[in-house]
Amino acid sequence: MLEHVVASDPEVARAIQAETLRQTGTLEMIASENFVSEAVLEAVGSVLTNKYAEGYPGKRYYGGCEHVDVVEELARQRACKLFGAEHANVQPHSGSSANIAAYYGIMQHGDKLMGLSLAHGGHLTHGHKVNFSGSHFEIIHYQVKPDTELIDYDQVAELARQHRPKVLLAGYSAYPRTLDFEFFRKLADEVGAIFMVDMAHFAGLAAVGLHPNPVQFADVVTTTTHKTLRGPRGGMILCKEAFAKAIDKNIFPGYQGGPLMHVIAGKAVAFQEALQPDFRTYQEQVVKNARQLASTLSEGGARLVTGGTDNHLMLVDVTPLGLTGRDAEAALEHAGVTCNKNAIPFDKNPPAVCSGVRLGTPALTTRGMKEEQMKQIGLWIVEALQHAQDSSRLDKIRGQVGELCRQHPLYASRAQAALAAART
Ligand code: DSN
Repeated sequence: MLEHVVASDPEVARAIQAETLRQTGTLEMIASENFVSEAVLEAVGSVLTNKYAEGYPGKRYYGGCEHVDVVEELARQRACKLFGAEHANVQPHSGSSANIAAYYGIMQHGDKLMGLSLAHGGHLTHGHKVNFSGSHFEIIHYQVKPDTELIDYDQVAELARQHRPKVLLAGYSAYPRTLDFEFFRKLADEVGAIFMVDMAHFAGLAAVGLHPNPVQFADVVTTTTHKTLRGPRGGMILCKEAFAKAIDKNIFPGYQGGPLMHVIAGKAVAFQEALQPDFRTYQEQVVKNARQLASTLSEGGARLVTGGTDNHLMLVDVTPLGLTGRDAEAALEHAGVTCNKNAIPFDKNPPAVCSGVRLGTPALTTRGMKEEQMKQIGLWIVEALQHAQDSSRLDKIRGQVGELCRQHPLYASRAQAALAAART
C-alpha cells in the first residue's frame, strides 16, 4: 500500500498514513462525510487522471477519449436510473460548481433566487452574501419557525408571492427533517418560478426512497456525490431534458475545463453500488442509527433542534450544557469523536463560535455500526459534553472509542500498513 509514494515522497506518504489512522481510529460523525469502497478508491486512483476530455462523450475536443467516453456514459446512465432523471451531467468538480452552473443554466446575473438561509440550515451557495451566489443574484431567504424550528412554509409562500423569484430553491446542509417537495413544486408553478433542489446531503436517502426524491418534482437537482451517496468527492446535476443543453453548456465550456475522468470513474462505480439492494439496507440503517443516537442524546439531557431527526443528521444545541459549539467540537475531538460546530437557528453566537454541533451517522453506518453502538456513542457524547473541561475523562472516552473502532475495521490493509509505518 502506498509503496510508490513512500519511496518518492515520504513526507506526503506520512501525512496520508496518519490520515488513514485518524479515519480508522476515530468516530467520524461529520454529517457530510462518508467512506467510499475500495473499488471507488481504486477507480479514483486510476490512470484516468492522465486524460483530458473536454466536451462530452462522442463530442470531445481531444483524441483518445474512447475509453473515458465509456466511463462517463456509464456514470450518466446509472445516475439517471438511480434517481429516475431525464438527464445527468456528472462533470461538476464539486457541489458548488454544480450549483453555479445550474444557476446560470436557468437564471441571468441579477435574477431573484429564493432559498433557505445558511443560518437556518441552508448552504453558502444558496445566497449567502460572502459567496458568489449572494453577489451575483438578488437573494430572498426563508427561515425556520422560532418555536418548532421547522421550515416556515407560510413564510416561503408569502415571500414567493411577494418577490416572484426566478428560481425557488429547496435543500439543506443542517436541517434534520425531510422537505415537502410537493408544496415547493405547486408554489413554483403558482409564481412562475423554476424549482431547483440541492439534495447534496440526502441524495443517498432519496435514491432509495427514504427521503422524498426531488427528481420527481424539481426542474433541476444538484448534488455532491460524496455524502450519503457514498461516492468520490465531486458534484452532479440532474435535470429535465428541457434544461439539459443549457446546463451542459454551463459546466463546459461555461465554468469548467477538463472533467476529472478518474473521479467520474469513481462516480460510475459508486452509482453501480447504489443500484444494488444492499444500498437500501445501508440507508435504512443510517436512518435507524440517527434515530437511536438522537433519542440517546435527548434522554441524556441534550436539546436537539426540532426535537429529533428524520434523516441522517441532527443538530445539538449545547447552550443548556453551558458550552459553545466551538468548545463542544473541541471536547468531542479530544474524546475521539469528529464533528463540526454548527449554528443553530436564531443563534446568538457568531459563526466561528456557534451554539451547536452537527452530528451524522452515514460514515459510522458504513463501518457496520448499528443501534447498539449508537447508544454507546450517544452516552459517550453526553458524558464528554457534560465534562468538557475534564481532560482525563475525555482521555478515558478516547480509549473506549479506539476499542470500538478496532471492533469495526475500515480499510483494513491500508490501516495495517499505516500502523506498521508509524511504528518504524
Ligand atoms: N460543506 C458541506 C457540509 O458539510 O454540509 C456542504 O457542502
